[in-house]
Amino acid sequence: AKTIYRGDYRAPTHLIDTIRLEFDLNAEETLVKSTLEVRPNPECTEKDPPLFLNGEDITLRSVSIDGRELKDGEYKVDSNGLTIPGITSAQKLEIVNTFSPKANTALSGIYASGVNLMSQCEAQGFRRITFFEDRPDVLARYTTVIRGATEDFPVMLSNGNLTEEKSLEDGRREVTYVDPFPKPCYLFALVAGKLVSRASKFDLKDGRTVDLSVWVDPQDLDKTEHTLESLKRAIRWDEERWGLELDLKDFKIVATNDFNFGAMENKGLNIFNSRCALANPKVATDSDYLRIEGVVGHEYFHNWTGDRVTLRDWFQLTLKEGLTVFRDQEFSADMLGEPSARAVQRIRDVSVLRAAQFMEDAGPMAHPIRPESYQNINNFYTSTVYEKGAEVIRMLQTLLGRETFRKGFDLYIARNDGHAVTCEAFINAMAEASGRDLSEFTNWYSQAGTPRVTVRRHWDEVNHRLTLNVRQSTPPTPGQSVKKPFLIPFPVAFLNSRGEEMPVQLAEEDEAPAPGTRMFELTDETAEFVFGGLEEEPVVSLNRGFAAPIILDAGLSQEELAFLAANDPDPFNRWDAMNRLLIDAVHAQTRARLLKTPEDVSPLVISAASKILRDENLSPAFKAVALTMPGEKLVAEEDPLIDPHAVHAGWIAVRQAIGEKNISAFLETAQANIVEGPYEPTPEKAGKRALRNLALGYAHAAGSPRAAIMIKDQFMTANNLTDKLAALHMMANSQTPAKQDMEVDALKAWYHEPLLINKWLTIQATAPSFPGEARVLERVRELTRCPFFSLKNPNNVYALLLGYFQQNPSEFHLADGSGYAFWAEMVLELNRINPQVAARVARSLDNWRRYTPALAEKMHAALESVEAKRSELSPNVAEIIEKALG
Ligand code: BAL
Ligand code: ZN
Repeated sequence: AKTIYRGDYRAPTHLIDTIRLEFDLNAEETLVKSTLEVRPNPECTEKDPPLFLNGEDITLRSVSIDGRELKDGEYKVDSNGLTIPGITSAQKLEIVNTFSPKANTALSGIYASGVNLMSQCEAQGFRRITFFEDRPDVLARYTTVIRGATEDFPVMLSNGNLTEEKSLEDGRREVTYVDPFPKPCYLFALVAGKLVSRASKFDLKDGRTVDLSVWVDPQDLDKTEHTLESLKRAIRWDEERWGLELDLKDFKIVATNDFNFGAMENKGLNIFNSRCALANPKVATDSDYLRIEGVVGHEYFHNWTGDRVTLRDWFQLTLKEGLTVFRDQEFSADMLGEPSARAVQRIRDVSVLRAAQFMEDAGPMAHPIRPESYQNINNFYTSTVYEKGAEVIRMLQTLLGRETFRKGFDLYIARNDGHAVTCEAFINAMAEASGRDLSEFTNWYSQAGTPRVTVRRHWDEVNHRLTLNVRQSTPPTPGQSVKKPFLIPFPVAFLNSRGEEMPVQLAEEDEAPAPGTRMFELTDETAEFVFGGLEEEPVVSLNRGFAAPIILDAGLSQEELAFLAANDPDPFNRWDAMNRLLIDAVHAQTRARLLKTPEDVSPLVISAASKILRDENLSPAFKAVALTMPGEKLVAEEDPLIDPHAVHAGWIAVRQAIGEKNISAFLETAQANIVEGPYEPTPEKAGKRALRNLALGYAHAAGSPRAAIMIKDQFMTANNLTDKLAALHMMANSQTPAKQDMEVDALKAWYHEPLLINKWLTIQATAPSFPGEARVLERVRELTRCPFFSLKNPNNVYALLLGYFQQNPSEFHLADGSGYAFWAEMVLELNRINPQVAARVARSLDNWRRYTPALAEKMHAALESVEAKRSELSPNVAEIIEKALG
């Protein structure tokens, strides 16, 4: 496939000022008439270039210019699009084409979802609807006319304001929408079908009242309250925190079960994957409620960071995504309120980053947040562009301070409103607002890889001085062997032996600052800091709040980690220290298994866990995250060669030891954290549920019969999905014979609800198999053939197949390679159905080189078996396989 380079950007040859789309809807074949006002782009340097309009999987019926239909030879059409020479002045172009929503299994463009029609245009789906310059820097004003049978399409929606609505003869209706804001075509949306809505008026701060609505299939109406309330909170927060108002009279959200992404920020008409939009206590867990609030916020926040200020080209994706993830993370944290609850949000966000993005940065797909090249842009909606992109924005806020950052943000919006811009627009606004040269900072945009920061300490007992020698280095990534140093915010704090913060005073300074965190910056490969004014040798607490997305080796001993886990007043670092102890304990047990030298789980980690469990000053929510076992994959990622079975056994041993040594405390904790009354997803109640379930999990893992009874009872009586699902998960992960009945009961009860079926599938895919039971591979294979699973449904695929390939390492990495053969089979099948989903699944073997030789060889063979079908592969999958084999 062709590689596209960032440096090859050329301005569009022509601009399109307005587009009028007329749709005659039909699920089998939809007819589109598109009328464009086109003119040559004065900024294009080419002389009289032809107009090229992208078009894929659509059938051209006719092309006219200013009312005259063009004849063969006056234009050229092929599988990529339509070329029309001779447009050297402003012209009116009319194009008629057709496409089939029903045949569109790629779910890009307009497709059928149940009885409805949905659209998804980002990144390049608009070319599957009509011929157009499908690139984000062509901004047009849209008028959309939709005609459809009233019976099939009682609701027809598009971006902007409804300006006309009429009945036609022959039982059809026609609606017209006008979107007042020029937009790139990736933000176009159309929805039609048998939808119902929950609606509400909302008063904006500027005095206007707007209409908000959430559109769903009728059976989902009882799952929309949280969506609508989340939207209101998001609108209010964007006003209060960033001074940004909703610019439309009408804002709509639509939910669908068939969707590639999580959700999409189409102007004024956001479309959501139902799993990111629908909630009630029966179908959504506490985490789902939180995720929905975050995603509703995310899509709404795009209205300014993405829609009003948009992208010049797709290499700039992080300009809207990194910034908008940062905004949604801040929104979620602000909704939690007080600092220790906010810290829990930060811990969750960092855990996601470490689990997904650090791995990506260490593999064949490593790329800077602004990539230099790609074959298929759909493969670059990555955790690097999104989550690391958000960390980069956060670092700017940390370096400049909240107030200056806000000034820079305001400047960015004011200056670029209505424009399609590059990442420089953001950096330049920040530089101007702060008066600071940020050129060094831009390495974060151009270099891939996670920086390692190593800190070595020297305590001078005579002079009571502490020296920190800091070194940063970033390992090579594909195409980037040498890295320049990054500008890294580097917060430092010192704790005395009572766990109190001490002043962080440089030796050359005369006055001690107030005790607490002090911010420094790393700019070079090495740095030395000498601190004085210290009453005793401190324990250091570094990179608090995860100020920078680095891998920090602070050189702390296990005793120091245990001290921080028990005492650090900074909740993030307290969690981080406990988490590190748990990871190290799993490493030790893994090693013991590989070397066949059994050893006990370190008493230090057991007592650190026990202290956190018993600490009365800690919230249940914090205890739950602090005592959550680190994922097996996260631990394995640090091993020189990954043996998933040894890691799994090590992981089990640590959990069991912590459970056994604290069994009564865990049982008491479970008892003490029963949440009474009707279900409410508040942070306090969710925190208690999380801690109770965590405690039951440890006690159950330690073989407590009482825990087993409590879990079974919880499964039967829970009034909410969080508790019910947690109980089922704990049972499915144990050897108890009772689990089969529970699984069947759940399936019977959940059969008709796609959200629940997907959760059930994930439980099946991620559970272990015990002696005497069928292997998970066999279970998963069988489930792909059952009536409630379809390869055409992305959520089914993510729930079952990604669950198995990516969240069940010890069952997927079977010694005979049969897990990998199944992976290859599924990738090839999905490749024919939905290339974007196939490419996502294909990435499950990215890091094959990191595994023990016997496994790596079989993973490689599976990759080659897919590569052997090269001529059949979509560009999406081809790029992933090519890079993995690299
Ligand atoms: N723009 C694609 C989905 C999202 O990031 O909101
Ligand atoms: Zn986004």
